[in-house]
Formats: sequence, structure tokens, C-alpha cells
Amino acid sequence: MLDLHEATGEFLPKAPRGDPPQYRSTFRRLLAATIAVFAMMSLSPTLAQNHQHGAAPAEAQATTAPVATDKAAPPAGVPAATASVSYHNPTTFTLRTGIATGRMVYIGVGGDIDGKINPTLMVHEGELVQINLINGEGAEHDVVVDQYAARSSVVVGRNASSTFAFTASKVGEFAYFCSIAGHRQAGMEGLIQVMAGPREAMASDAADVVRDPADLPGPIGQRGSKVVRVDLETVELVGRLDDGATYTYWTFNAKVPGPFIRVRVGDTVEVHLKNPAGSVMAHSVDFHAATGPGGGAHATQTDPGNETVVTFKALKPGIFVYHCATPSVAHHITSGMYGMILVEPEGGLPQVDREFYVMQGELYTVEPFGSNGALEMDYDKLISERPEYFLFNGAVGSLTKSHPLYATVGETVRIFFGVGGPNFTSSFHVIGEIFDNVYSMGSVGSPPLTGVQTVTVPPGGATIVDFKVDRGGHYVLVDHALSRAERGLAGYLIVDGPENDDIMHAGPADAPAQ
Ligand SMILES: [Cu+2]
Repeated sequence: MLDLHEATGEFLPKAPRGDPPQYRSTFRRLLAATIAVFAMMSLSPTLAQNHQHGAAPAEAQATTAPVATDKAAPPAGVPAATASVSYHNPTTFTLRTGIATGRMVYIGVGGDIDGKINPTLMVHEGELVQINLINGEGAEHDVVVDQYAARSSVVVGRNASSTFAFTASKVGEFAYFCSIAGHRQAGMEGLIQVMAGPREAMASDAADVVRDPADLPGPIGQRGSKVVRVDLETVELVGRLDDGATYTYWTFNAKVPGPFIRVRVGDTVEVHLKNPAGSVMAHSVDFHAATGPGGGAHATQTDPGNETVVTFKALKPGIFVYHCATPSVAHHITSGMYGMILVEPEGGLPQVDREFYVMQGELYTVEPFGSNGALEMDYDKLISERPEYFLFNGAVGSLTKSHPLYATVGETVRIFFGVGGPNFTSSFHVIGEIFDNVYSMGSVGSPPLTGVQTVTVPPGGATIVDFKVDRGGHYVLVDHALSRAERGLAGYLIVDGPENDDIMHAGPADAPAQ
């Protein structure tokens, strides 16, 4: 049975990186099955009993959300084997034998160990380690790692080479050495350091650019109109795109999407746009909530080290997108420069128990989806609309592993959902739920639609959906163009509380679930 720990782990099994195509197609079949299972499991009768989180008030959610780890078990429906198989290419080291300061030694060749004497070989638990040995000076040598019962064959003669491999299943420091009599004592000895945990953790050095969906200001409700100051900073930073992958994001205030801005109709909005001196690009901001040239973009083209100010009157209520509008605009948007502003109608929106902030965008990288390393933007793919990634709030796993949405049975939930894009329309849907009210096209001046399954949201557009959560379980936010779930697009709404079998139960109508 699914529990919270599993649910906040990897919903989408990781696409194996650099593996043969047939493995990828297997992955895709698994993924389709996983989504189907989740659609069912979100209504499973015993599900809600298995977790305790989600009852925290909205303000405290960011701190009560459990920290997901890469070690979380895969969700039900994914064979366990997919979680235990290492997808890594072997971690390869090359050592050349030689003489240094009168001693026999190994000398590192290539990578981090290049030129180092008896280099320390750093690997991660579970990795397949391959060591190439090259005979550099002609005497007989080998390499032995006793703890792994692993050894190369003896290389005889200059430039002879040998390769061996082992799985670093034990954490710790182990010696490698030459077993030819006297050579270890003469200096041919070094260390292998096996660090705990998978290598994916390395990418956690990169900044977390994900905007917590619970990070938005509370309702304004009844007050007179006034001047509201908004401070935006255009921050360019290397952020974590996925386990093992980073991307150079351009952002408003270092998160994707930018800050949720909340004003009321009739307010005067004074926007200060600051571009730090260390930036590479000029940036600007176009508010769809504004009336006037470029939505403010003309007044806010801001070079690195400068600050600009634009003021506009919020004439119309509604939920609106804002985005950078500096050419190439699509490049700035795809890199993360979008957010939303809510202009509340007089008196505010109907009250709900929880509000969330989610935006969708695409990323166009040179490297295919699932690649490791520092990924780069591909301009050809961008202008021909061939994305590699589809993302909620800026990164893969943003709303599944790191920041799921939490609610409790009986509460009303509101999602402000927008599309930064730059190019793809979303068919926004929550698997296992029906939207009670939809403010289509982000309009709050018209009565909401009721009883809606899926809402279409164009790039540069937004919507507001409200619904009461009637039953405990795990619900999944998707774009119902579900191929995009294979490219990173999924989120969880985890609803704590009792299941209600009147609404749904497994089995026939006259046989209620136990
Ligand atoms: Cu920009």
C-alpha cells in the first residue's frame, strides 16, 4: 500500500540516463501504468490512514512537508527492480604507472585525478567502478582492491594496459595497490573513497529554484484601494533541474515562477525592477494586468546594475501573468521569467481553506530529457517548439518530491494556475477530482463555470480552480496531454483524512468496502 513516504518520493520513475532505447521504451510503458495506478490509488479506501501529514495550516506547510529523498521507494505499480537497478555508466579512472620523486607510483590520467600521484578515487555507494591501468615505464604491475576482491591482470611491458571493474557496495576508504613483490612498499598505493548515497545528491549543490506552491500572500478582501509597491529582482542562477541535472535559470526573485503578487482592483502598482550588476542579460517585465505600452516592458528594460520603476493602475480584476519581455522574449520566458498577479475584485474572491500557486512551462535543452550535467538552452528547438522538458514550478519533481500540495478532507482548495510557456497550452486536470468552480481564462468578472474536469490554459494565460476535497487520498496534478508527464510534468495533491466510501469504493454498489 502506498504511504506518504512513497508518495512524496519519485512519482515518475527516473528515465534511465544514457541507456539503450529499449530500456527507455520499457520505462515509458511503466510510466503509463504508473499514472493509471495513481488514478485508481487516489481513491483507494485505506490510503488516507497511512500518512499523518497535510493537516498543517497553509502558512506552515513549507516547513512541515517531509523532505523527500532519492531513496524513497517507487510508487505501487512500478516493479521494484526499476528502483534497485543502477542506471549509471561506470565511473571510470585511468592510472598510469611511473616514477615520481624516486618512488614507484600510480599517476592519474584525465578528469579530476589528472597528473595526481596515487590519486584518491572518489566514488559513490552502489556505483560500478572501472579502473584502467596503463604501464608507463615497463616494469610489471597490477592494481588490487582487496576489500572488493577485485584486481587487474598484470601489465607487462611499456604501454600494456588492463581493465577491471567492481561494484562499490561497501562505504568507506579502501586501499588500492600493486601486488608485485615490494611495489606497494615502494610507493604504489592509493585510496578509494566510497561515499554513502547515490551520486544524484551532487546536484543538490545547485540552487533550488522551485517556488513552493503554498508560497503566496493571503487574501486582501475588504479594503480601499491604495498604492502597492512591488520589488522584483532579475536573478540569473544555476539551478537544479532534476537529479543530476542543472540549468542556468533566469528568474524573478530566484524562484520559478516569480513571486505571487496580490492587489485589489483600483490599486496603483509601483513596480521596482532591479537587475543585479552580476547579470549577463538585460531584463524587463510585462504585466498582463496593466494597460499601457508593453504592459510596462517599455519602461523597464533594465541593464545589469540598473533599476527601473513603472507604475500602473489595476483597472480590471482577474488572475494575470507577468513575464520578462526582453528579446528574445521566448528565451527569457522559457528560462523561468514568469509569474502571476491576482487583482482581486471589490471585496475579494469567495473564501477557501487553502490556496496554491502553480505555473507550467517548457524547457528547450540541447541534451535530451533525462540527461545529466549542466544542460544548455537550444535555440533551434526553442524557435521550432520542440521542448525536452515540461515543468510545474520550474523543475522535475517540484510538486511531487520536494513541494507537494497538502490539504485535509472537507477543506476547500483553490489553485491559481498559469502557463508561462512560452509555447504550449495546458489541459490542466487533477486526476480524481472535479473542479467545483473554474474562473475560465482567469476572468473573475463572470460567474465561474461549475463541474469542470479539465481546463484549457494558454501560454500567457491563467485560471482559478476551486474544489472541495471530499475524500482522503493522493490526487495528481497533470496536463492531460499526458505525454508531457513523461517529460517531467506532474504534481501531487495529498489529502489527509477519512475516505468516504459512499463516494467511491472498490467492488459492487451493494458490497461496501471493508
Ligand atoms: Cu529577462
